[in-house]
Order: sequence, then structure tokens, then C-alpha cells
Amino acid sequence: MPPGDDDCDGWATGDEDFYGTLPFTACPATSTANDEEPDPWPPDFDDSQTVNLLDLLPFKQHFGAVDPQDPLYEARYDLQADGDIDIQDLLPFKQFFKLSCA
Ligand SMILES: [Ca+2]
Ligand SMILES: [Ca+2]
Ligand SMILES: [Ca+2]
Ligand SMILES: [Ca+2]
Repeated sequence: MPPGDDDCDGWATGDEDFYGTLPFTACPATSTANDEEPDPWPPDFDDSQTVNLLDLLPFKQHFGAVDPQDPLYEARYDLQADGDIDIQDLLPFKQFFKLSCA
């Protein structure tokens, strides 16, 4: 667990504040995709309780954003919190690939 991970979901509260995910809720409440907003668990972009290839579909729509002014940009998908959305943002995602949270 990173330091400052209040809900023990593997992501620091400061990062969750940046993404707009829930820093005090670890797992999505339902396995139904895209029925929760904001999402509780950063790598589970469609809040399905599982991190898999389907989570790359929403990510792809924002891929290639070069800075926060870019219309493609959304902090939710900037997992490295560095102001762009590129392949680097999939590195933290990959560590959670195939994991479930419920
Ligand atoms: Ca959380
Ligand atoms: Ca859900
Ligand atoms: Ca998912
Ligand atoms: Ca980034």
C-alpha cells in the first residue's frame, strides 16, 4: 500500500483526489459497469469490480492528450498525474490488471 492510502485500495488519497475517485471507498459497490460516478477504484475505469481489457475502452478515448488544456484530457485517466495521457499512465494500471475488488 502506498503511504496515505486511507481506503487501502492501493492508491494514495492525494492521487485519488487528483483523479476524482473516492479516497475513502476501496471497491465499486456493484459489478454492473458504469453505474457509479465517481468511481471508487482508480484502475477500474468502468467500475465493474474487475480490472481487465474493457477498462481500456474508456481510457483509449482520452489517450494522446498532451496537456490539461487538451479537450481529450481528463484527470481521471492521468494515472501518473503528470498532465498528459499516454502509455506511461498504463504502468500503474498494469499492476492491477486481472485483479478484482468487491
Ligand atoms: Ca478508493
Ligand atoms: Ca459498478
Ligand atoms: Ca473494470
Ligand atoms: Ca500522464
